[in-house]
Amino acid sequence: MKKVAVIMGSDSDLPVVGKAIDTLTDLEIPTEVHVFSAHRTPQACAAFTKAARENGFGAIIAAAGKAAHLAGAIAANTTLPVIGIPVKSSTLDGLDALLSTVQMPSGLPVATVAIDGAANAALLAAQILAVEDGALADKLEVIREKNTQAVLRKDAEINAQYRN
Ligand code: RP5
Repeated sequence: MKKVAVIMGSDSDLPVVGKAIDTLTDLEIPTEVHVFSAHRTPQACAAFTKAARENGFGAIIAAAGKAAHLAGAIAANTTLPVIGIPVKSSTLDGLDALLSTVQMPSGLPVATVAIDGAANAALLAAQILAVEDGALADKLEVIREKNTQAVLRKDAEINAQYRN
């Protein structure tokens, strides 16, 4: 199976990014986690990204806050699918990171999930790998069904609570 790279701009992003790592781990997807910054360690980030395809990666998740150029800088150096997670920081509620991540120029796509949407980033990476992996697709179907059943249970509870 192809690997997924999970890259964060700072270790301060880990509380958010942890949900992506946990989701990939639950799905038994081989994952490699790094701290690379578009601004603080641009050479290391570019070297990793340029070698990512030949090193067996199938998708890259990039999480960053504030002036969040990480996902875009990674997309500039690979044709692997890049999924951006805008991270909410102490100012501007993450809108700064959302706009910095999502507003890519034509020709360099970054699939941007919601602010702090780490679990969805992992699920999207899994769905990309599942195009060529039936067993992984089956696992994703199981997760969907569990989610459906959980919501149906909540519907029954709320419905019962307000019945008159
Ligand atoms: C970004 O700046 C990082 O992704 C992080 O979200 C933010 C703040 O980084 P630290 O100053 O906490 O290292 O590059």
